[in-house]
Amino acid sequence: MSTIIGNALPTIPWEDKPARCNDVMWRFSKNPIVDWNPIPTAGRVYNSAIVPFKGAFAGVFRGDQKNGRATLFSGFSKDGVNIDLNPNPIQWVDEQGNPAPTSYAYDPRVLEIDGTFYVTWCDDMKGPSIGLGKTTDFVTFTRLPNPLMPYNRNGVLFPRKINGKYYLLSRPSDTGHTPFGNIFISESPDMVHWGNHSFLMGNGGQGWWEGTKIGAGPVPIETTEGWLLFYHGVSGTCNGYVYSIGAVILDKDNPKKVLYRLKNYLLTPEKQYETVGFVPNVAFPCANLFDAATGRIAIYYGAADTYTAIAFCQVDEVIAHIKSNSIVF
Ligand code: BMA
Repeated sequence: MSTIIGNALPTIPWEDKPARCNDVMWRFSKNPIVDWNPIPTAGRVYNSAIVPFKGAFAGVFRGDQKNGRATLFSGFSKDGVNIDLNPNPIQWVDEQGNPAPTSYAYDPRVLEIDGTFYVTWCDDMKGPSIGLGKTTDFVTFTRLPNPLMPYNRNGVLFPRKINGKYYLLSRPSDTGHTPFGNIFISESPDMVHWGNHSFLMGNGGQGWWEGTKIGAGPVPIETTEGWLLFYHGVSGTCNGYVYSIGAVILDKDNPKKVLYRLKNYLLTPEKQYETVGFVPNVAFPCANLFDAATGRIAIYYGAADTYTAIAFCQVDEVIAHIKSNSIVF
């Protein structure tokens, strides 16, 4: 039986799998949890990250302002479902406390390491690049040096050092709606100096659902079988890109090694809130909450670049499914 290595967190959102559901991942019946225009300053809040914080939850949320610009907002939640968003965008400062604004910022991921919450996002460094920052209270947010050169997106940190090194996943890209993309992995001794960059996994194979590009999703979950990483896979259709959710297991002691890779998607846009919106047919996961005691996992994903939604799975079932339907290529 595969289990999560981590803390018990019985307060995460959860619903049992509906009786007639044959899938390994199922949607929250109250989706979407964030609708259009949730705050006066943002029309759409999606592709967002939430973490356990002081007995409840806090997060960094992508909100597209009413001038259309992607921006990060902070928020708090008692139950992980009803989100209290701060209507003022995050005001970043540098390490000396001076204003360090972002011109745009999107697709945040958040994780805690030793009491500090690190944020990665897609930042503007003369084009898309990986932003890195930190907070301890979700009120003051401090920018750290960008870890990688442009152009890059989907920067995702591992939640602890592995054999003395931090690891960062990323997806080198270009300045546009990149029609290609693979996941690479970089190492650092100190979160400042990053190197030993290497290819981790690519698009395609037999999977048309991930034929165009892939990108890391939420922060990987440590399990007895290895690192469980959900990611997005993109296919190109006559009607534009379609973003689905897939999963892979990486070696616990060497996350540069793919052990198992699910050949099919776990979730693809089907519901109206996923197929109709600002950008149709997008399910874009950026966070997961989990309860190590029960193996419950709640995945937060942006739907149609408009809404925030939740899907559930159970660690033992999802790992067994990945292992018995795996193609590593
Ligand atoms: C990607 C990112 C995501 C977005 C997706 C679909 O390039 O910009 O934020 O959800 O496209 O539009």
